[in-house]
Amino acid sequence: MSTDQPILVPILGDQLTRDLASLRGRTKEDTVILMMEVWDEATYVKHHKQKIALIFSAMRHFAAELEDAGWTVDYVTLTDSDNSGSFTGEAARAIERHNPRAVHVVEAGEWRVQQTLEEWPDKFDCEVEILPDDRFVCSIPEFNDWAEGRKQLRMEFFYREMRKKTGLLIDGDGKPEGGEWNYDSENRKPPKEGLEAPQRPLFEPDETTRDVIALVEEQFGDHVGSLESFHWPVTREEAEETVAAFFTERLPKFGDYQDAMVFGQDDLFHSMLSTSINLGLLDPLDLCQRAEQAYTQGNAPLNAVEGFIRQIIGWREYVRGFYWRFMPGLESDNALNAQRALPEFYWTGDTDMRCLADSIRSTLDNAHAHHIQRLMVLGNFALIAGISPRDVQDWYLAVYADAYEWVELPNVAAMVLYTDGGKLASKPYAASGNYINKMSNYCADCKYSVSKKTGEGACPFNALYWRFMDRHRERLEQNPRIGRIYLNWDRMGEDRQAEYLESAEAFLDTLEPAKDGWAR
Ligand code: FAD
Ligand code: DLZ
Ligand code: SF4
Repeated sequence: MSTDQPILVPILGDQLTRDLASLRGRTKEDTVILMMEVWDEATYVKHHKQKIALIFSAMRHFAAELEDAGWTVDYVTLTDSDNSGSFTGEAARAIERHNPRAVHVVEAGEWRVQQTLEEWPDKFDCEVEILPDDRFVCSIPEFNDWAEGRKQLRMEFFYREMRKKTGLLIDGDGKPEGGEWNYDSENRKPPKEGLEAPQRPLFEPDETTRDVIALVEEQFGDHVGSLESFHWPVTREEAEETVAAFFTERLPKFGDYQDAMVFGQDDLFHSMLSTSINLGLLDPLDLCQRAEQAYTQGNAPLNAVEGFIRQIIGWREYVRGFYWRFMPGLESDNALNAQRALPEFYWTGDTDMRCLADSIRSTLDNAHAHHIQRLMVLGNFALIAGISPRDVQDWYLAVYADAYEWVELPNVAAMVLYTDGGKLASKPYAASGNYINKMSNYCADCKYSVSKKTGEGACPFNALYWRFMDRHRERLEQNPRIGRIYLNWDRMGEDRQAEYLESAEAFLDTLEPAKDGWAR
């Protein structure tokens, strides 16, 4: 073996950090970095145009940053790429070009891609090393150790372990800061009249982004979404600007209004950092440490800082461990046997339900909706209307700029649709219009009346909620967190129950199924 043969280091589109395991300890002289824009990845679902533009632009900026720092980067653009359009095809071509002595690649975030990487040692003539992705607080084996033998997996208990492991918000006696592990009950303030969040930094597309936008418009013109409002951070510096603005302007109120929704205010006090964290532009643990500092320096209250840290070292890490533990089955689970096609309005926003219309408008305009819109409006509707998990999963994966299957699928399938029958969460997040009315200002100007339960003009969430509870009684009645609700249902009497069920069916009959071709 000749020593002047380099090591080939493929860096995937969501691995954009110089602190990647495959680069650590490498010298610039004997390394060729390979980055690939490939058709397979851009089209395995029809991603929102902004999502493709964001990933390609961030990849191109990162390649330029590496080159400026003296690394050799072999960057394959979509137009240069082979028609076969796959990571394997491009890696094979790069091996021919560079004749490397080995390929060092960090494991893929998604199961689908990881299966491909695992074929490489048999496919290629040189040595292939697949390294663990250590950009997470909890490794996959560590999660499995924690999960093994537990009757139930619950985020709360996992989260406490992560708090102890990182020392985040742990006081000098090893106790949780403020005495409680979780301040969730202080994260649910309804929006008060006139609640407005400061504008987050919006980044004007530079030349690289403009090139990519033109490419996406030309090649993926039939994908959902608009590129006009593309303002995502595409570099580490821009991501840091978003962090700075979040810490000073939004974090103090993040805790109070985490579950609030306001018509036309697309991100309220949320951080808008998920795209940058998932791409690798920001380090999640570092963000949590800086949030903790904001608390210790008196710049943000505990309910905000704990809430933010919980989302990252709690939920984000938990869903990642859960994904790898339950794939590939997680993709096809359907415990509630939901079969209805996704309604067309999810792709167009054309519905009179104001909560859904606003959440979908934000999704189409920005490739983003905030957590509570994703969970309690878009997800809740899909759950109680009995929409097929496959359709819902494809939709979420396609429309959000931060969507990678490892984080999208556990949230959509297990958290929202309860397809796993309760492995991830203790109960389905089903709710009637009351919840949305309490946490938003959507209902006041809606064509439907939230206080009307059945019949013409009644909020559809009300009848759908009871239809859902009735259909799944056998399973849910056993659940100590929900079971008592059936006392209310039984108290209504048969005639009233029939009105609810008829109302729900009548509404469902009006739903137009999505046309073919939106998602795949
Ligand atoms: P913030 O509200 O500011 O939260 C801070 C950070 O915490 C986020 O940036 C994110 O990294 C993390 N976080 C918060 N909640 C979760 C969660 N449930 N799971 C994992 N990380 C979390 N997040 C994605 O990154 N990609 C997805 O594809 C995705 N799909 C989702 C689908 C559904 C049905 C639901 C209910 C949630 C989904 N989430 C997803 C989680 C969450 O909605 C987004 O991370 C959040 O809206 C991103 O906006 P933000 O950065 O302003 O978040
Ligand atoms: C989502 C995506 C898209 C649209 N395009 C590319 C690409 O061209 N090249 C690339 O390296 N990654 C892309 N990605 C991300 C991958 O689909 C996938 O999510 C990650 O590699 C994680 O497994
Ligand atoms: Fe949504 Fe019902 Fe409220 Fe209308 S009345 S905004 S459909 S919850």
